[in-house]
Amino acid sequence: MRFDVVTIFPEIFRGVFEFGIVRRAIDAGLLDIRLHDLRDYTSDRHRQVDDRPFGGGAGMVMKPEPLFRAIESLTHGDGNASTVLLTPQGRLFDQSVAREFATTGHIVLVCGRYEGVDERVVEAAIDDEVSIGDYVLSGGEIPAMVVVDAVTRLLPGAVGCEESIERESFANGLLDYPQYTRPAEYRGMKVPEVLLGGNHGEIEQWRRRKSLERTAGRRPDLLVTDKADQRDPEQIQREIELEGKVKEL
Ligand code: 4GX
Repeated sequence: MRFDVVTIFPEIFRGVFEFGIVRRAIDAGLLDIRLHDLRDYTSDRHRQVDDRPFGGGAGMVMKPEPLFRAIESLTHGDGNASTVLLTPQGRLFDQSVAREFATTGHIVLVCGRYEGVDERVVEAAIDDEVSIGDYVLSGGEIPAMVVVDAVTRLLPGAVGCEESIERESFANGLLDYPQYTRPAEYRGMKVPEVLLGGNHGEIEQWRRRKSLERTAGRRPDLLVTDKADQRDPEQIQREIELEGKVKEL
């Protein structure tokens, strides 16, 4: 999988991509991340990437020419490349979008700053717009890091244990169950008995129930999506009970 990142701050990515799973995926040849300084695609003496908005108003807008030049030079010859703009106006980046991206092969991530980018860039050169959440950041760089991290974990072979990916939050549409490690008692706080017993069926059931309770309590929105039919049939009855409770709230 290849990511090209277009940004006025390529340096801020380096540390983030130098550690952990992303680093391992690069070293293993599963991932190729290329950073591009947008200013390298300017042609004026001041390497200007922004300008004042037509119509007036506060702030600056990213000029079209450097963005078009960067995007075209990175996608030319690759009809399968997808260009993605990080923006609060985009569709919400969630685990299903991450899965979609993980099958794409080549993604150009465009990081905006200031008040945004000239709309002609969005219309003519951007395939997809995604937001990492409903809050205002100062640039698309952190969202781009989020996308690279979440997608990398889904590349086959990038995470040591394939099983841990499937068990994780959202893989099954639910929040994680609580985890414990040694000691079995700490400051009077005990690890739930069922986890010490070694009855794997019971442990599985307990974990499933905790996941459902947590999801119902903290993220009821996750239970009212269309994922129910993909779930373990024996658990559906309990789920329906919990979803019932959610709807009563
Ligand atoms: N999830 N921001 C981008 C500048 C901007 C605005 C419009 C392109 C179009 C954000 C988010 C986010 C702030 C990054 C505005 N660039 N991006 N920036 N939340 O808040 O993705």
